Amino acid sequence: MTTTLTDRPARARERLRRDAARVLLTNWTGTSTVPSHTLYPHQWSWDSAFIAIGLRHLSPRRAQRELESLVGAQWADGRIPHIVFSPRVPLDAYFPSPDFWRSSTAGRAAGAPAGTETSGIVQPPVHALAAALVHERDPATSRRRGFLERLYPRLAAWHDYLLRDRDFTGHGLASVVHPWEPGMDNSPCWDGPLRRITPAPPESFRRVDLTHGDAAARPTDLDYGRYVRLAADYRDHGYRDAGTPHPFAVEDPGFNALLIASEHALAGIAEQVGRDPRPHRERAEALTDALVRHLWQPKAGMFLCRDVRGDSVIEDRSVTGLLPLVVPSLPGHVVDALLGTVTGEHFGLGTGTRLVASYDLRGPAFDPARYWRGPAWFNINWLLERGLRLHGAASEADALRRAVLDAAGGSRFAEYVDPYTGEGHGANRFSWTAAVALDLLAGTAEEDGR
Ligand code: 2M8
Repeated sequence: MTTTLTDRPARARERLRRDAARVLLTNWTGTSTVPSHTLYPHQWSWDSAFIAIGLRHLSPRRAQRELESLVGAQWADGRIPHIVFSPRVPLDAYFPSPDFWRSSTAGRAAGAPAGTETSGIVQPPVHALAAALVHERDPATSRRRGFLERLYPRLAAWHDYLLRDRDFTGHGLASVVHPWEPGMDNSPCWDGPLRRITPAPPESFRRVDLTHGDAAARPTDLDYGRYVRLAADYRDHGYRDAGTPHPFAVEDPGFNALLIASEHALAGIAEQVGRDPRPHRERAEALTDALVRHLWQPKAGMFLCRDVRGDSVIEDRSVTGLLPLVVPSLPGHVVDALLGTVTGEHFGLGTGTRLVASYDLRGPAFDPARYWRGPAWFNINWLLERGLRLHGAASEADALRRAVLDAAGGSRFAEYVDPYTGEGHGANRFSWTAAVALDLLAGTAEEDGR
């Protein structure tokens, strides 16, 4: 029988801490951390943010370097690319590879760096939040290294890019232009908008993910063809948002909620570096109003995505619609409804499931094993734990924290798990799983009487 953290708290926690640390040490490349040496052998944007949040407990300096290496590949227009490619990794180790994105040439006009190859799309803006947490862990080292001074203008430019170039509706929210941008690649929410996209011909690319991953859990070939088409069209328009048709454009509540949380964090960072925090606070409040005005759906009791090109609400309930729990100044009725929905029949926290699923347990497309169509992800559950705590649901947050730690250890730090059984899927020894476990373990230290 597996020993859970509840059975033998202090010893089990110590073992978990050691095992999680080993994962992050093994996946460290010298300047950053790969999500997984097999499936994802480069640096991923939001992975690095979560990784830094865990790494800060092992080495605050390394956590700072993780974020510094990521923002080192920032484009002159402010975007932080979703992948920073390692030149040491063979081209055929991951697709789409650098010779597909061709950032340094195709992206030159948009400001792609000349000396580093990256993708041209983005991922959720969780970096300022990560930078603030990394700083807090060891302010002395951070100050000595000028960590926040160097990051502040870069993070501000990143948020500016999203609100300047990605607000397609004038709602004051950022849109995502590819299913990989919100990080929830294969979510059923994208099925409708993706139907409009003509897939790239199968012979025009070769999937590498199927060599390492289980085909039944990965996106279908048809969807992959659409992902490739969208990325190739963006590239062929020089990655300039103004000139690209962006036939896939979605206002995603989770993406925008993370922008709000990060804008609040940026206000704190601004204070630390002697800059005016007020513009960031004002922007965070304006974003919060826009989020509630445009994406809150009272009947669903949660936020839903908006299909910008179809000018319609996407009715699928995805966990992205619960992520606004990380936003501090939500109206009380919204918080109450969200708390009811997390524990209600569609997400079942504390009743049917061990962790919060990525998609509606009762939804027509629910699948407990397929990418972002039902399984539970550790970074998302870390965010929800934080959101529950922020809004006063301490006992739910404590229970979720224990469940995340049990599932992380029990699945050997799987990429994601079945929300009902905790059975691991995808890559193992996955970096952000280990990282959020380390962070949550640090939060349980007081329970050990240390
Ligand atoms: C998954 O996405 C990549 C594309 O970015 C893929 O499937 O090839 C997602 O789970 C994404 O959220 C994550 O950042 C990435 C690396 O862990 O893998």
